[in-house]
Formats: sequence, C-alpha cells, structure tokens
Amino acid sequence: MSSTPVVMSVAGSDCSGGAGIQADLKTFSHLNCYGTTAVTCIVAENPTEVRSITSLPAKKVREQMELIFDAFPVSVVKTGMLYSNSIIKEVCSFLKQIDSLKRPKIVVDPVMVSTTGTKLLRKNSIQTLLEELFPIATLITPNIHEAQLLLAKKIVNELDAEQAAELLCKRWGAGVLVKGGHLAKDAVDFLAASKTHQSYRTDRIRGVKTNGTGCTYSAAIAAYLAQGNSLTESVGLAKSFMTRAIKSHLKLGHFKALNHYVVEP
Ligand code: PXL
Repeated sequence: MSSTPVVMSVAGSDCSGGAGIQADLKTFSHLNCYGTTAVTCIVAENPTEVRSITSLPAKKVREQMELIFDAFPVSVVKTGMLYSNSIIKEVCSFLKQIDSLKRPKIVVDPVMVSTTGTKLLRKNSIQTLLEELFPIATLITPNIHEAQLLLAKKIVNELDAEQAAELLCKRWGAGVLVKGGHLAKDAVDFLAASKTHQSYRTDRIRGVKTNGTGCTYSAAIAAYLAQGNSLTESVGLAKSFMTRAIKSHLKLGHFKALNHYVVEP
C-alpha cells in the first residue's frame, strides 16, 4: 500500500522553471509527495523578463481542481499566483464547498510581484485575496514587501516583521510566516500561529539572486505538512531545505538557479 501524500499547487506556469507550478512540482516530488496542479496563468518569462501573462478562464481552473479532488486524496493545497478576482473567487468557492473537517490544509503564498518587478496580482484583487482566501488559510507566507502592502505599514527591522506576523495572524485567524529575506541582516522569518510564535534564523547567503524562492519555500512547507509534520516543524524543515537549495544553486548559462533537488544534510 502506498502512503505517498498528495499535494496540489494552484499557481501560474513559469516556463523558465524556477518559480510557479514548475518550482512547486520539483519541490513536491523531491520531498516525496505526489504533486498535482491547477494552472491559473501561463507566464512567458525568463530570469530577467516577464514578457506576457495569459490567464485561464476561472471555470477552467475550477475544473482542474474538481477532477483532481474527484480522483485523489489531496491533503494540502498550496496557492501561488492567482492573478485575478475571478480566479481567486472560483478557487475559494471550490475550497469552501468542501466540508471544513475534510478540507485540505491550505498554504497561501500571496504572490503579488515577480522578482523582475512585474505585477502577478491585479491591483483590485488584493482585497479579494484578503476577504476570500485568507480566512480559510492554514498558513499565509508574505515576504516583507507583501506584508507591508497587506498592513499598509512600513517594515524596516526584525521587530516590525515579528509584529507584522502577529497582527496578520490576529486579523485573519490563520498562521502567518513573514519572511525576512529582504531585511538588512540575517535571513530571519517570523511565524505567528494560534498556539505558537517562533522565529527561524539563518545566516544570509550573499551574492545569490535566484527566482522562485518564495514559491519553493511555500511548496516545501506544504510537502512537509502533507507528510504529517506540525506547522512549526514544517516551517523549520522547509527553511533548512531552502538554505541548502540556495547554497547549492546551479549555474545555468549566465544565471543562478535554485537547486530544488538538494539532498538532506
Ligand atoms: O516568484 C513569483 C512567481 C510566482 N508564480 C509565477 C511566477 C513568479 C515569478 O516570476 O512566474 C508563475
């Protein structure tokens, strides 16, 4: 009998393979989960440029989710680039009609802007994300920029980041991991959840700029959760995985890429 956990990524396709659905699937399979997907958008991009975004009709996103859930016991859903109001609403409507006791855990990466600066969420859609998706999330994983936007408040130091996690956690009743990768000093992330507050600190790895760290981190958390680890354990394991994936980055032509296949320490 197989006990491989099934996880699902609802996100955009990054043809360059570092972020989006592609990063999620690599991470899921490397961390011993069976990965499934609902594609929301096709993003034509490479590490320096987003050329175009083509979004799928919201009903087509729902259809993918329906068929996967009809066939597989999905234990964790990770959401990434959802892009539009209609897609966010359809995804949430699908997830909400699942009995709350049977609903999978939901890890929300509130993707707003690409590493190259292109908007991956329409401006008028942030409110929909907050109202529809955050209340059913197990964990929300904003980086500093996203947390600033969500709170309409500047975050300049570790204390601000820690308070941001607590505020967002209280406001939405979900676990919140504010990722401090963009702060000046160590790479420190703050988790605020109903029963736990924890920080995760590693030395900053300098001089490695790669796409897809946010996508990969949230996918790794989803995979570790699907394997039955607690939220605090899953974030710790995923943080360690990320540190190794950045440290052992791959050199591909002129670019550095995350090594999604990095081995256990
Ligand atoms: O890293 C954010 C991100 C998420 N999802 C998709 C992307 C990107 C960055 O480019 O392309 C599909």
